[in-house]
Amino acid sequence: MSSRKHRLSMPAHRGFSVVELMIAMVLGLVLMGGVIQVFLSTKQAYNLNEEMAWIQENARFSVGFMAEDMRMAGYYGCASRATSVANVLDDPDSSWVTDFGKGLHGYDGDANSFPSAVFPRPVTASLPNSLPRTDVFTIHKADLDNSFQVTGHNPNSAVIDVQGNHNYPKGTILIVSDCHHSAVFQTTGNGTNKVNHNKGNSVAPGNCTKGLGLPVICSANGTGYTYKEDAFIMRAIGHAYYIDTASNGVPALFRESLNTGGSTTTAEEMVQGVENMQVQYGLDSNGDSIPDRYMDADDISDAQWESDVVTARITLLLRSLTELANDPQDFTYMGTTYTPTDNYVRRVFSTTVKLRNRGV
Ligand SMILES: [Ca+2]
Ligand SMILES: [Ca+2]
Repeated sequence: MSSRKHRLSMPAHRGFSVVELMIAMVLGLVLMGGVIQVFLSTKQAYNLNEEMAWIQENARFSVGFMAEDMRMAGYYGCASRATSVANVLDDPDSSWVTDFGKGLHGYDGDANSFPSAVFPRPVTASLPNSLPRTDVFTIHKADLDNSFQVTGHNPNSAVIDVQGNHNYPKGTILIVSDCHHSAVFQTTGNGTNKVNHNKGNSVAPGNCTKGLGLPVICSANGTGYTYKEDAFIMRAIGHAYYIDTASNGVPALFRESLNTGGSTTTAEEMVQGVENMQVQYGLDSNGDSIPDRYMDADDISDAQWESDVVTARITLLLRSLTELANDPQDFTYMGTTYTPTDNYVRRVFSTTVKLRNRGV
């Protein structure tokens, strides 16, 4: 019995030959290499999918909130036509933020007149120089969600009484509107149930007159106008959208907003990955509110901004957060195909916005 057991266990002690071991090792390595290959390509596909989803989500969010904001550009209450709005701020054209005569306005990135001292732009050295330079647009409107009914107005003492307690600190730019007129002014008082519209520069930039009527005459009394109880006071909104580089080096969509309590602005980073923005404006030339041609901002006259611009087409170029691709990826933007010198993946998104306060 014991000898049989001994014979049976013999092969177990024989082991592998060196050749067998080497073959096994080589096979193992090949197998492992295959597994690593599959793992890496799965990981790459996963990263690509994840970043594409990130780009999609950012694009949807960017165009969504810009379109919503832009739709109400030029809304100054019941009387929104530029010809019925008296902007009594002192020297309102000196800065985009106080220029409430412009509900929607744009700056073409490729125009010599682009205000590069006011709006920063990202440096994207890995993109061809022929790519259009990023554009900027500004929006002015009244904040309907932040409004108070007028309960009385004494134009001589420059006091408007409102229903309830408002939260507008002294210096806040406000809009008062009934269905005939609107006026943009800075409140010069601290009262919680009244606002003051005195002339002077106790707040910056101040009001050039206390008269809220049209035409605006920059004198002590100017052109008087009395707002009645059908009027509302609303906070004035000023937004500028532009592209700059975020603190982590990624290009991003930024928004600069008018603050309360003065004419200062605060810049906020809105969405990362937005590398370039092109805005073209639809102009209606026959009064049917349907655009007949699209133009760049620098080709549009002041009069056309006020009367003819009825739509805007926003096109965004977004890129991945990391250089996902193995080599430079061509992309087509504004009708031209470009080859970058980096390995980011890019996508283009576009939307057209109809301005509600223009046309019929
Ligand atoms: Ca442009
Ligand atoms: Ca038309």
